[in-house]
Amino acid sequence: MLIPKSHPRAASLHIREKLVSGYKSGLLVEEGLLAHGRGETFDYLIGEKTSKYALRAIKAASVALILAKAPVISVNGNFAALCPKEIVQLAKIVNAKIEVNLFYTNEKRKRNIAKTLKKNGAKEILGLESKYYKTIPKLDSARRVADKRGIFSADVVLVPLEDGDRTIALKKFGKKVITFDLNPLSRTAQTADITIVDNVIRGMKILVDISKKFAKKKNLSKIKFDNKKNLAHSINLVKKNLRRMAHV
Ligand code: PTJ
Repeated sequence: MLIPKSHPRAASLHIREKLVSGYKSGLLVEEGLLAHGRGETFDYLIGEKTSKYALRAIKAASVALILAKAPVISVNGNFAALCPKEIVQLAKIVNAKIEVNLFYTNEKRKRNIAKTLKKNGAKEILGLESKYYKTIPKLDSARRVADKRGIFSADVVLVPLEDGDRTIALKKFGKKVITFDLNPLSRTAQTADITIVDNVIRGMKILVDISKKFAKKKNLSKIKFDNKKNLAHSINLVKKNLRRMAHV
C-alpha cells in the first residue's frame, strides 16, 4: 500500500507494513502482529517519539554492551522484521554475537530470520544447530533452548520484545538483561536491568549511532543508571500524555 508522506500517522503505518511483509515472508508469527498492536498502543501513549528517559537508557545499554565480555543480541520474529540492518550494525560495533531465539519456535522460521540477517551483512548466526543447544534453567517456554556459544554463556543479553518469564530466568541465571519494551509496566520492563521504553525501530537506530561514538572512546566507564527510577519517569510520561489527550 502506498502511504502518503503527509499522512499524520505515516511513520506508524510504515512500521505496520514492515511487519505485514515480515509475516508474509515467514519471519514472524500471527501472535507477533498482535504483540505489535499492544506496542502501538503504548507508542501512542509515549507520543511516538524517543523520550529523554529512553535516551538515557539507550546510553546505559550502549556502555553495558561495549564493556561486556560476551554480549549477545537475541533476535525474534518482530525484531528481525523491523530492524535487520541495525541488528547487524550493532553486533559489529559492540562485538556481540547474534542468536535467533523464538517463543513460538519453528526451525523454518529460524532459518528465514538467519537468511534475512545474513542478507544484511551478518556473518555468523547462533541458535540454529541442535548440537550446541543448552537449557536455561527455571524456564518452561521454548526460549529456554539457548546456544552454548551465545546466550547460554553471555554476560550481557539484549532481548527486545520479550516475555517476562525469560527475562526473570536469564536474570536468575546471572545475565545482565537489556530490553526494548514500549510497555513500561510489562514484567520484562520491570525486571530487566536496563529497559529502553521506545519503539525498536527508532531506538535501535539511536543505539547504533551512540555506540559508534562510545566505542571510539578510550576510557569508557559505566554510567550510573537506576532502571526503576527511569521507568517511573516513563510511566509518568504516559500519565501526563493521557491527561493532555483527554483534556483532564
Ligand atoms: O518471534 P517469536 O516467536 O519469538 O514471538 C515474538 C512475540 C513478540 C510474539 C513474543 O515475544 C510475545 O508474545 O511477546 P509479548 O509477550 O506480547 O511481549 C511483547 C512486548 O513488546 C509487549 O510489552 C509490547 O508492548 C512490546 N512491543 C511490541 N512492539 C514493540 C514493542 N516494544 C518495542 N518496540 C516495538 N516495536
